[in-house]
Amino acid sequence: MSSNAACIFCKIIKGEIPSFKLFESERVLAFMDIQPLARGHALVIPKTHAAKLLDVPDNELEECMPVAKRIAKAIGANDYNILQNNGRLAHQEVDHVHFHVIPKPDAKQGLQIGWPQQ
Ligand code: IU
Repeated sequence: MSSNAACIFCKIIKGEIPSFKLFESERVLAFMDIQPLARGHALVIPKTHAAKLLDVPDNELEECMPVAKRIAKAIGANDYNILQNNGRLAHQEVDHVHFHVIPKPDAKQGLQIGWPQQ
């Protein structure tokens, strides 16, 4: 599994930067997003350092979706987004592939999810 010493998510994987971990296996890590777009916003990442989706080994990618599914279930939101951005024009800020799990709070909670404007 390759790692990038300058990558913030690789540092999170190695435990050099703290995170609120939700799930960890040999190939995948899930943790709470540090700047959540909604309460419960989590990230699922393959452990291999890969900037974009096409660079991720299939066996790691295959484990990401079941983990995203488990997290969506655990969060318990009826409505939610699973998002994965590739490249600056597509809103990617951290160059280590990650899947967002973003619950959509119901109207009663009065919260709105908005993707940050550039
Ligand atoms: P993006 O898809 O690359 O735009 O999303 C990056 C996400 O990583 C964003 O939601 C950040 O809040 C999140 N994040 C984080 O959880 N911890 C960090 O140390 C950093 C970014 I830097």
